[in-house]
Amino acid sequence: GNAGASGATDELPESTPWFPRKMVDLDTFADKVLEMGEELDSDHPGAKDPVYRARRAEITKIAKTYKTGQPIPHVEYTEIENQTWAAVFNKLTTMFPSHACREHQHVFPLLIQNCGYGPQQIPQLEVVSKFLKDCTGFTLRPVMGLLTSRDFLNGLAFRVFHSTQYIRHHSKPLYTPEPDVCHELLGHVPLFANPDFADFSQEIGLASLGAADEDIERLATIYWFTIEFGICRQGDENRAYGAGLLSSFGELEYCLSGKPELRPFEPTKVAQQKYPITEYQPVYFVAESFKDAQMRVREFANSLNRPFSVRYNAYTESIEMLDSK
Ligand code: NLE
Ligand code: FE2
Repeated sequence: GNAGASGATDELPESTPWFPRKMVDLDTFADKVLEMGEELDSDHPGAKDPVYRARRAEITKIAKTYKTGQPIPHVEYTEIENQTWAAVFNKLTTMFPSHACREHQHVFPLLIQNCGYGPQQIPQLEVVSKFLKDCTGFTLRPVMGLLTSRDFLNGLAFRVFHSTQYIRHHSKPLYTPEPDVCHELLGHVPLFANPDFADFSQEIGLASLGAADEDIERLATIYWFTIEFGICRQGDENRAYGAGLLSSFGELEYCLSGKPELRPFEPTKVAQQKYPITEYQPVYFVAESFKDAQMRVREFANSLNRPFSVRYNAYTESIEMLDSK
């Protein structure tokens, strides 16, 4: 009966890392971000531009104070920000028909119709979040920058995607090593409108709840090679579905050029793959379909050593503990 749902909590081993149980628990992540930092500093084009840094601080203030249930505040983007967006948008949309997976191409016109996508101006996260909610139940939450892998993946268990709201530096529109609003809106958002992809993403999130540090590392690597840099088989072609590819003109071209190595998506192998974050990936993994990838990730998750299992209750927006497995 119901007793099991709460009763199981008390039986969690003491070593279990804390994890969010209710949607509001995600509020605790807000100020735990890793700064645009040492790692990116050297080749981050915005790092030495004080105007850019100040503008970024202004926008990230929204994320810092954002609380569950609030609408995401509107950002009035500047002329130069909208121009950067236009440069990225115009370049990428010429490549989507030949490089993006069909799920991405299916949703893109709907984003143009319903969410103000187009070259003129940066769409607002609030409008996009409402659209996603109607499609798959996914919502966006503004975030100041990179969260820890654990926090970020935990959000996915709730069908919540943490999204930056600032834009890349105008001097380098076609590749950035870190997420920005172009990456979120052009890369991630279209896929989160797809039900199979939404299920797949949540599966990774659920597996991350209370997982051991080593397993978080493995899941983050799987996340990286799917949701960020995944390629999938469609008919007799390979197409990009990873957001890091779909938001970078250079890498989108490169990943399907025949130069990098492509391997089949097998989670146990993927989980061990090392990867660079500030340059094109030397290897990509090809999924047969989102459903197939989800099944494989679920199998992988079951093989991890976590003494309990969980499911998400969408009515109460909370995590339920299932009998230990
Ligand atoms: N390299 C991507 C881009 O230029 O849009 C961003 C990747 C973020 C993980
Ligand atoms: Fe991303």
